Amino acid sequence: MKRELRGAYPALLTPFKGEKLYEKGLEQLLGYCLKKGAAGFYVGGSTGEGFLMRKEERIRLLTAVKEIVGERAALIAYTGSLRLSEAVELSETAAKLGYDAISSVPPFYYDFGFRAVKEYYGALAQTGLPLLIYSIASSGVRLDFGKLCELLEMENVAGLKFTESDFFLLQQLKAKYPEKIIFNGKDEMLASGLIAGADGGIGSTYNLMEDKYVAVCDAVRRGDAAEAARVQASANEITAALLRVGVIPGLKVAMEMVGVDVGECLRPFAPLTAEDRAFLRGALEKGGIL
Ligand code: MN9
Repeated sequence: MKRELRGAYPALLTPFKGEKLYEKGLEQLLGYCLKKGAAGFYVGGSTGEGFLMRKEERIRLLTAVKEIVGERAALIAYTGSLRLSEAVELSETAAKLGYDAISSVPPFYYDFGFRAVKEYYGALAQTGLPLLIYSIASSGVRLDFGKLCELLEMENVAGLKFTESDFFLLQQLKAKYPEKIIFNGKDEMLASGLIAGADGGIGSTYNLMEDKYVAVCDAVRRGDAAEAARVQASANEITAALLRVGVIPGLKVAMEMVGVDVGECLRPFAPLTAEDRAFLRGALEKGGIL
């Protein structure tokens, strides 16, 4: 692996204008996060609306991000697709572009069964880059301790993005595989995930509050749990407001409010209502973001 994967990585929003990738906004957003201490990015995943994008657009996004970031941060490409051949093609593209790792949720919607899930990850793991398994309840695919162990033991599987709240499970995995990288995925519980043994976090609200998550990571590393809890709680006030209006469309509006124009979400995401905008502005003001 070229670069150490740890710390607080934004699950990068993808700026769109008129349903087209908005590269100027992308450059601004990356600059904003880098300035606040981002050591890496997770590109084109759920937060990046990767599930709504065509393959060609996803390749354009991966290309543009690498061009802008260069060697300044680690880059993890979300390369998953229900179509295995497409996921393989995207993973090969990420390797050619010079990404540091790839990641995907298990194949979902159809009940493919665990053998198919293992074969899917096995195929991605053979495309050249270290692979991070992505466990998230909303995929509908439940990966329990035994299954996660089987996946983590596969060749070229570097670790796991753990968007779950069972920190006993996280701790047991880290204890069994100390060399595997585990990223906490629920922003509102980063401090707890780190205390359970996570190496860092990846999340949507990091686009807006990267500095706070860097501070949580630093505090836990220093053993200052009180400070970690304090900063976590201040981020959570904003996250709670974002959850109320819808995290991804809400984040895009919040970014605009702090002066980073990342455009709007792809449909079917609905734009925020005037009431929701006002509510969000109030929360950002109260939280000291505005
Ligand atoms: O894993 C994100 N999950 C999704 C990353 O995008 C589905 C999180 O960052 C959440 O958006 C965040 C708010 O619940 O924790």
